[in-house]
Amino acid sequence: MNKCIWLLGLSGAGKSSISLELKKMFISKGLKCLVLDGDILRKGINSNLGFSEADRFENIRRAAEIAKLFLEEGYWVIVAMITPMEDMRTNSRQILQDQYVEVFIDTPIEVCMERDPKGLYQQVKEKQIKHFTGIDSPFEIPQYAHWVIDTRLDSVKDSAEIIWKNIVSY
Ligand code: GGZ
Repeated sequence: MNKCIWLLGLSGAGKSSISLELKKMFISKGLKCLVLDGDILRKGINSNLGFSEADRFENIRRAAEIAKLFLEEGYWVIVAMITPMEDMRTNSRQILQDQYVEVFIDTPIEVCMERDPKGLYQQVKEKQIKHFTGIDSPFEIPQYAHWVIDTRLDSVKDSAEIIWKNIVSY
């Protein structure tokens, strides 16, 4: 059965890179695949939402509903969103039922801060951004993830291959 592979973790954890690597794998196998990336959704359909807990909940709820529509059309859906709180994950699980597969992209905040691919952690340090996940906005360690990827041990390609082997083609 096609699934929604929900990649969650801190900003800079590697969710987007892994989602794009996975998408290439789906395409090469001739499978329909959609990536829903929080950063991209926030520039369009979710552009009216900020980073309060209520807005993050709504941001994630909308992504889960979009995912559901595409699952019904036979797509594999990859979501790359921080999804910081357990209640947000529970809601996605309720919407997507047994097609929801949660993968925690587990990268310690120190590593994310060092990578800082978009310079956002630097902006947080300079107090230009507030309510940043993992700094002054909470991130609950996932308790029910189906899979955990440690990006200190596995490259983007290895991470995508682990997900493929254990979730897509198991
Ligand atoms: C967290 C923020 C913030 C704050 C801007 N907190 O790494 P990115 O840049 O490209 O992805 C992050 C994105 C977070 O969007 P999500 O929709 O995944 O978040 S959530 O699931 O919590 O709703 C980051 C950028 O937006 N960004 N400000 N304050 N990330």
